This record gives sequence, C-alpha cells and structure tokens, in this order.
Amino acid sequence: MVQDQRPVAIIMGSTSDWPTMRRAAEILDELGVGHEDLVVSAHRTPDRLVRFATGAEDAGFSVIIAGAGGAAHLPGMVASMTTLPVLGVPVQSKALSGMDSLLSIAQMPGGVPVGTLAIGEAGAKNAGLMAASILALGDAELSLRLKSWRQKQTDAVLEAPQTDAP
Ligand code: RP5
Repeated sequence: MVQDQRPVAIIMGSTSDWPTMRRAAEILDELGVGHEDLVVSAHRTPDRLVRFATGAEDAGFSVIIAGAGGAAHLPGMVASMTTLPVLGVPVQSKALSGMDSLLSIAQMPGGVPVGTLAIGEAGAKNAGLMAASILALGDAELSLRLKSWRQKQTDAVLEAPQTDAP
C-alpha cells in the first residue's frame, strides 16, 4: 500500500541498523501507515540530527521511531529537541549484545521521555505497532486495521504443538 502521507519518521544511527529497523517499516506497511526512513547519526552527523529534530513537527511527522546501537544517544537527543513522541529501539550491538543500547536509551533523566522498546527486531516491530496505536487515537480506520491485525495474530496461535512436525 503506497501512502501519500508519512506521519512516522523511522530514523537510525547507521545503515547497519536497517536490518533491525526494517521490522518497524514492514509493520507500518502492513497497517497502511506511511513512513520516511532516514539515517541520522547523533555522533557522526550532529548537524543533520539538529535539523531533523527541530524540523520534524513542521515536516508533518507525528511519531518518531529512533533506533541506535552502542552508546545510543540518538533517541534521547531527538527527544530533547521535539515534543513529538519518540520511540527508542535499542539495536543489538556486537560488544554487549544491546545491553549498552538498552540502558543508553531507557535511562533518560526525568523531563525528556523516550518510550523504550525491547532490544532488536522485536523492539523495532513493537515500535511500529506502538506508533500505529498512537496514530489510531485520531484515526478510526487505522484503529480498525490495528484491531484486525491483532485478531489475526491471535487466530494464528495453535492450541497445542504439532507433535508430528519435524
Ligand atoms: C551506532 O553505532 C549505530 O546506531 C549502530 O548501531 C552502531 C554501529 O554503527 P556502524 O559502525 O555500523 O556504522 O551509532
């Protein structure tokens, strides 16, 4: 489904984060929610970060999903420059398996919130779902699509394991 409107910005610290962050993009595509996917590094492109964060509201975004790994300052720095909801995704790092990313994103000082999701692909997928939930508060059709998505997920859960499966 091609969307004209792009209410969600999916930003990430590096192109190497895309295999994780694409899970957010995929779920938004499934739900028919437009998104723009951008690389914005807190450490390597600080000017781009300031331009993005200070301009995000005027650019028409309603929710920002920000993923980064390691010393993951991106979500918090973006949140410091906008009052749009920022959902942080800790990308799994090589050195510390994403614990560094998780703590960097979750441990925000009081006053500048980042909604922190789980480490890795599950977190990115849930960030997409949560972004859709936020947008669904003001969009009855999206709310129905979200409920239908959840019902399909429920329906797909078997009542018992298939014991004859290999
Ligand atoms: C972070 O450093 C990025 O978010 C990425 O998770 C990590 C490694 O980046 P690359 O060295 O792969 O570009 O800023």
